[in-house]
Amino acid sequence: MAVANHLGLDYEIRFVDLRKGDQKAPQYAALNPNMRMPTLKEGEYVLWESSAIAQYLAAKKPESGLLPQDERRRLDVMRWQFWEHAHWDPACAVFAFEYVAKPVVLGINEPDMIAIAKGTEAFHRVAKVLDGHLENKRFVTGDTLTLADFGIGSAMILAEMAHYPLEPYGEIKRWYATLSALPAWQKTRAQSAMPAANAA
Ligand SMILES: N[C@@H](CCC(=O)N[C@@H](CS)C(=O)NCC(=O)O)C(=O)O
Repeated sequence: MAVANHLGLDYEIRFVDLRKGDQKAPQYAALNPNMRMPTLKEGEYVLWESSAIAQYLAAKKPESGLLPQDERRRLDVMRWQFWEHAHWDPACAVFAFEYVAKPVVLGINEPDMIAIAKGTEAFHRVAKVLDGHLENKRFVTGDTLTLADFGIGSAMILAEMAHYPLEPYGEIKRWYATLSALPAWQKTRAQSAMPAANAA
């Protein structure tokens, strides 16, 4: 959504309420057999996996530079997208599950502190990589905003609520402050405020 907003693309949101299990409804599972969101549908074309969707959207406006044309610069962006899925997201997901999904979706208010201790170790391992990499860079791959920022930034939305141990990482905090000040980011935050579970 943030990529589409940044590019000024028209789209329609169909909210998948994970708390109600909408992702497991047969109609949704027929589009995305993983039964996870997001899924893009444009006419008969269906695409799942957020980074693939982001690339599809960026290709509609190549002049935006979100997915550079130059091969090495493009691969740098894709490298960080792969890193996000392989390392960053799983590290953040432990905190997101224990401090957000468990109380909000499952109604369990006690985080599993053994899982948090293991997750803390994994988090520091990846956060050190990102923080060190961001030194002297405005954005993840250099001076300009790319899909790498949108991808890695998406897990940061839960940073406070999920108690990510971000204290030592000044570069990550500085980078995310820049990203979250973007009009497209602010618009997306407002749009994605979760509707109440019992909303129609
Ligand atoms: N690698 C996938 C991850 C998709 C994913 O895990 N989505 C979560 C929400 S962030 C989901 O739909 N979970 C529902 C479930 O596990 O039932 C992507 O980037 O699109």
